[in-house]
Amino acid sequence: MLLKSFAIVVVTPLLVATAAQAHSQKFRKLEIVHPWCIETNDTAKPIIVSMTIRNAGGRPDKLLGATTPMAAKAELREAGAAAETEGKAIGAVALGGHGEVNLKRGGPHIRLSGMKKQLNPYDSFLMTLVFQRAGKVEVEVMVEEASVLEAPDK
Ligand SMILES: [Cu+2]
Repeated sequence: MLLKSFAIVVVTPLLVATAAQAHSQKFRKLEIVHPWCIETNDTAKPIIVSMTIRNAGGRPDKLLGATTPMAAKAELREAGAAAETEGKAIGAVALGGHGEVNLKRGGPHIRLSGMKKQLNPYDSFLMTLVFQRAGKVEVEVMVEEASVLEAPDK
């Protein structure tokens, strides 16, 4: 029907525009804000997953690790001196009882290697985060265009 196809044409660009905006997920006393990474055209290259984790629980917690079907390996790493994906592996990222931690390039982050496929802008994939106190939670990682790296806050 004519009317129905018109509606689909109008809605699709809105969904695409929303995909790159901040999404967040509450899990127990934690809030995981906007897990994202940039597009890749080389599956051999490791990537950084960034996000903000807020803890409103009053008790400290720790991010102990992550897993995703998208990568052979997911590690917690500190910032690297030479290349941004070459920091040392770390056992955990501490979360204060009240406050937030930013996982990002130039700071502690999640590094994925052995990517199963190329990531295109506006794709997303699932990743499980493992917290010492709160347990496991699955989040959606959004893939952004490489041009977002030019923004000063990334
Ligand atoms: Cu988001």
